[in-house]
Amino acid sequence: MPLNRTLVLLLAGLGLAASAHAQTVLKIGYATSKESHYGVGSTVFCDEIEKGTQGRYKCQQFPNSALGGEREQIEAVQLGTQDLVNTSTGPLGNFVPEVKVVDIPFLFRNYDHARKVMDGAIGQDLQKKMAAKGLINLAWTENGFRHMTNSKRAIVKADDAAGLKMRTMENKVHMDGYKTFGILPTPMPFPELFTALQQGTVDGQENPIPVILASKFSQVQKHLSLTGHVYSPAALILSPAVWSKLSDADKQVFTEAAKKGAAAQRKKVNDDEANGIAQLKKDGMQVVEQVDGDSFRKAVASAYQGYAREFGADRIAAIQAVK
Ligand code: EAX
Repeated sequence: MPLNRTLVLLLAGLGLAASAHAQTVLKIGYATSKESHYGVGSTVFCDEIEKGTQGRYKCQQFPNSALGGEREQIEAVQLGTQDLVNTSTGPLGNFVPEVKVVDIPFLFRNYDHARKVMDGAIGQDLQKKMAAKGLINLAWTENGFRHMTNSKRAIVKADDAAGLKMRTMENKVHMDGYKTFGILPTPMPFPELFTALQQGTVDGQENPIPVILASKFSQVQKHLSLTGHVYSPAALILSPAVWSKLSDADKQVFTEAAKKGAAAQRKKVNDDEANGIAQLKKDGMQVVEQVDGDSFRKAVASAYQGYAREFGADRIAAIQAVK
């Protein structure tokens, strides 16, 4: 065989060997900055899969909604044009209706309760429902309990919120609940929110402390009330196009990595809850820490009839019963 021919074959062989160990770069997107809870959780996940697969898989991160709003990103992951999204459940119920049950206001008592439910049988069942719709939820991460901000007045009780035009997520369960507070809900994708607040298109919004901090809403909102009116779960979702190509061992690596990512993300939520309020005060926000929670709970009770019809009273009770 002429030397040239041998060389070509040899190089082709090397090429094949190289591609067998080729590096796959996965695109992961999320709403807030790389330093935020979503960024912290995603970075741990990405580091872990890179380590666990000896560099065969790594991530390219797209923070700050660079790949679009959460609804768009979930859709892209379902289609396989985006590999991963670390997203709140806000728009998720539009893809997997059963998930909406965890978006009910005042369903969870506190972080312990919420995390136990999401990591337990109920959360696992919802993960299966997601898989059936082409969304591989590797782990429930976290966004946090949501609090209200606005530019008009201090909110102590539900009546104070009445009449305020507030941006909500594209989530009917939230909107139905918030209407009972007298709020005028205005659904809008997150990437449009800062400008809407700045221009006064809406009076306020509601989000967990880590999002309020990371998005610098203190620059455009005077009042913050620690209403904690709803828990906002989040999920680290992988495209089935990627999942179906993974070996069993790699699937294990991805699942374990997601668990570690979720733990880191929740810890960042804890830290922001503990330290972030002082920061927001320093940034000029007026904070109502002692909210009349009963006034909100009483108002939302009327929406629970509709929730029971949609999800089943027993299902809601099963979540509430988790200790
Ligand atoms: O997931 O849309 C929202 O308000 C979400 O809480 C935010 O994008 C982070």
